[in-house]
Amino acid sequence: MLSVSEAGIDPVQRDEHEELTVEPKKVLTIAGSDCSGGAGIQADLKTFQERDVYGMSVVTVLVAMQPETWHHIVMPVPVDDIRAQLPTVFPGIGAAAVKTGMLPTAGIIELVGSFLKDKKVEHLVVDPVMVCKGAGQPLFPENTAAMIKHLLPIAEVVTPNTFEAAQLSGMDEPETLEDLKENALHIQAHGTKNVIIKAARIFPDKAVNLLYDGKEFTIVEKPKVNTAWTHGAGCSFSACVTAELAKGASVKEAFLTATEFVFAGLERSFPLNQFVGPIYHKALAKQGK
Ligand code: PXL
Repeated sequence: MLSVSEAGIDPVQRDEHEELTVEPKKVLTIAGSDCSGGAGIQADLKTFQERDVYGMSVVTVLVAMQPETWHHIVMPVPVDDIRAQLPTVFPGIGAAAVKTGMLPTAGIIELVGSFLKDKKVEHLVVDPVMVCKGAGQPLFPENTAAMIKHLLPIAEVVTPNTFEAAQLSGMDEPETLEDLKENALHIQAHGTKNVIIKAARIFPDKAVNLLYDGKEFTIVEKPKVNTAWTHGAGCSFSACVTAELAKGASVKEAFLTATEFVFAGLERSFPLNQFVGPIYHKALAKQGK
């Protein structure tokens, strides 16, 4: 860690311009960098921009892809360097909502969880990233216990896909709507207020998103978009939920908006190369929504 400008800088005088400015809500993502730009903090910041909130980032891991095979190289940021980034936002700036994405080790999960618990963040969205599309196998399966212990009890919303849902619930991977509901009930029992399971793959012709708020289920079905270019859909979904919560939406409203945002993005997704293609973050805006 290199420290520059030790003396810091003088506070800026507030000026007249400031009174004319409408300040966007500030939002933080604590997540990994995806060099390809489709997932991770890059997806989060693009989504934040589209949803008109001001995005900030604390980087937890660098993910690079080998050009010939798209094999993922995962390089965790040292815990001390993550600890050094967090105070820039809390207490340095403040944020109306926080999202967590890829947290690559149990030690990092514990650090982030205990930091956020202490700061009493109003809206915390936990995307329990355990798999990267195209990466073949799950990343760091041993981290599930740390997420259950340190993140789920303080989360307002957790947004697993079906694989991650099964890891968090301790059940088999869901295959039916009833399974999805059962999984959501079990995950909610870990202390998270709301559980959203994204079931993009288990039904042949539809993608199903399910919200469980502790009392009732809200289920949205979308026709399956016939594309292999789905990179970053999960990250962008939870980033959109985070942005909407920051602006004052209810969890149900945020859930519905994020479903539309990602569906529109998938309809306009595009290839980067032969291996990977992201959703198009501008798609919903281009529909005037
Ligand atoms: O899509 C999951 C994901 C999350 N975060 C980072 C990633 C990926 C998948 O590639 O690289 C940083």
